[in-house]
Amino acid sequence: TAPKSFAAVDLGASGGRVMVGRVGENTLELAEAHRFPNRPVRTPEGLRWDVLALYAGVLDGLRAAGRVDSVGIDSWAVDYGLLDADGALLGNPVHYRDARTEGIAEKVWASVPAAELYAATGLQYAPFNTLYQLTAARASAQLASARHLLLIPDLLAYWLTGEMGTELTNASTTQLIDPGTRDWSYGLAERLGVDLRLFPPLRRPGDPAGTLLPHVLDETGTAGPVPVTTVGSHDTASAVAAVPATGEKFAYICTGTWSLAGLELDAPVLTEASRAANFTNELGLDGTVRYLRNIMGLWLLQECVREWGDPDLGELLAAAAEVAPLRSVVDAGDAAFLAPGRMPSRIADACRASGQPVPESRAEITRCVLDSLALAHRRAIERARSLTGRPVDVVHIVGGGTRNELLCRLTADACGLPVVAGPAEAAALGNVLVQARAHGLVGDRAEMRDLVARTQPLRRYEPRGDTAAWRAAEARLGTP
Ligand code: LFR
Repeated sequence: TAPKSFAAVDLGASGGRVMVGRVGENTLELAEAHRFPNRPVRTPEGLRWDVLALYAGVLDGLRAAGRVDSVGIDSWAVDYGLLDADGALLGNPVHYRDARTEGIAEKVWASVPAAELYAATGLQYAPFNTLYQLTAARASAQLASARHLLLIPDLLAYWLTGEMGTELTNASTTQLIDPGTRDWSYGLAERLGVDLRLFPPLRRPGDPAGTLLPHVLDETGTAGPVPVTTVGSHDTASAVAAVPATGEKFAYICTGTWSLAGLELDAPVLTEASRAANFTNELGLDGTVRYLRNIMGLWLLQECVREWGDPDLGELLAAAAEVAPLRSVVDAGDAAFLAPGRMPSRIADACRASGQPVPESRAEITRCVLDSLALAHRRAIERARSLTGRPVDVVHIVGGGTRNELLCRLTADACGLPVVAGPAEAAALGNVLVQARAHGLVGDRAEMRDLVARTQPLRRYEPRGDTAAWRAAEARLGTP
């Protein structure tokens, strides 16, 4: 079969892009059609996503992409827009870093204890899980007038096609899905007062999601019909689909604003030990489970760099590479770093509180962040291994963090395992590959991964030295 072209809309917390992937039997090429910023806006009500600006970016991107055989959409998880009975959007979607969920989990746990919630949904505790957001919004006029709830990629797909659906991999981050049945957790929703009728019917990666509306074709200057294909609409589901693993014994780290570090499993792990270690069981392609930990990721550095007035990143990283290693580390899994603002002093405070030297210069703070991330990567992979009994002999790093050599090198050292870094655009590639599969161009997941491994530039980092210094640093942070 002749190669085909697919547009991948991939929205991240700091920017969106529309990429065009060309896929054939031995071909996987990705080109950028358009890139645009995603700037959250603080209104008097709180932190909001500028979703119309994002949609405008998507339309610009589709125009730049030209003729494609299909379009797929992925974005960050958990957030949503509410629509009224006419299908009109009710207000700007709330940002998951908004403070409205503070103290909300405790209220939920008063009705359904945390242990029971974990056993039923497999989801880690994160204050921003959709369930907690909906609980925080319980008394709002907006929720009272809402008839539909659409997760961010589903909202954009609705605007493009006029059809509503709820994509399953992303729905699994709401904390309202049972990972065993892969359907809604009806009993739980009822006990917690969540109206599941707000969610349109579930659809799965590969399912058709409609065709571009006539005015969308007009505005993007394309000739129809152009189908929209459901992909793993949670960006992490798409990214893991494009991990270029050639065997079974691999761990992955999806890097970007977050680091998502863990394993791909066939079944969820719902034990109490797993809950205590705060591992999540998110759904992936073909019934797989993403067993992972959320680590604050390059957000820590992005927020420092923002505070410092955007100095040159290359110079900063070069200076950080010269700083003595592992002088002080922070717990990069700590939700205390979730909110925006004052990041350098929050990091300094955390070092002071744990009795470690306080990093002063920008280079020292940057090194502290990267050491802390590498250490959190190590801890997540070690814990995932011990909680599942699964062997790991290679760590795949995908996403934007693969461009950060120091982070990749430190992660290899910390884990004591080889790291294979790449591709940087894993989410877009996974998005494209699922569309290609739905159009009969690639086979199963192993074939998709093999195609990535054969076509994309990858870089290998061998671990240096032993892991004693990392284990000592780990001890400074205490358990989990
Ligand atoms: C990464 C990601 C994570 C999710 C976080 C919030 O972009 O999708 O997987 O936990 O954003 O939605």
